[in-house]
Amino acid sequence: MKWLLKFVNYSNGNSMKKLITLLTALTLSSAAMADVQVSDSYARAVPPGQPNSAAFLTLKNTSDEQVALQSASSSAADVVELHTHSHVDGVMQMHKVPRITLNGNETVVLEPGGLHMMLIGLNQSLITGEQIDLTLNFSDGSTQTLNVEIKDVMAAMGKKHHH
Ligand SMILES: [Cu+2]
Repeated sequence: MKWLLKFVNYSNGNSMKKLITLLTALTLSSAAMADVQVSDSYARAVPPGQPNSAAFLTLKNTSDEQVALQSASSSAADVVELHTHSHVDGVMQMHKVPRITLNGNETVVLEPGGLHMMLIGLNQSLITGEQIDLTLNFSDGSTQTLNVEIKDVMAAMGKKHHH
């Protein structure tokens, strides 16, 4: 415990909070640190030769602390980008976002027409019923690797037009 006392001495302000955080980190295994429950993950089936597809899922932050999905990757695609849709001059367009932030206890749904993960540069066909791997990297340093089922998904348009 000697080094812990040193740690408190060296840090200015917020020492107790830092110490508690440190003790919490020491108590929990790294696997248990993930605060985000991932559910309902699926990827859009695309015909052979299509360069891109998208993946969707539900992120539930079970902690009181803000956490963000910062990046993702899959062996099925060269790059996975975080995207959202927005209306620009009356046209629905998608664009990259740097992260998807979850406030304490917030649930965010990635779905067609909204936030999604873009699978860019597919190196395999995405066939309905098969699975791809998808690794999520969070701002707390945790990662989760999922097996994502490939499904037939309607095109992005036609849903969520409440404007
Ligand atoms: Cu996209």
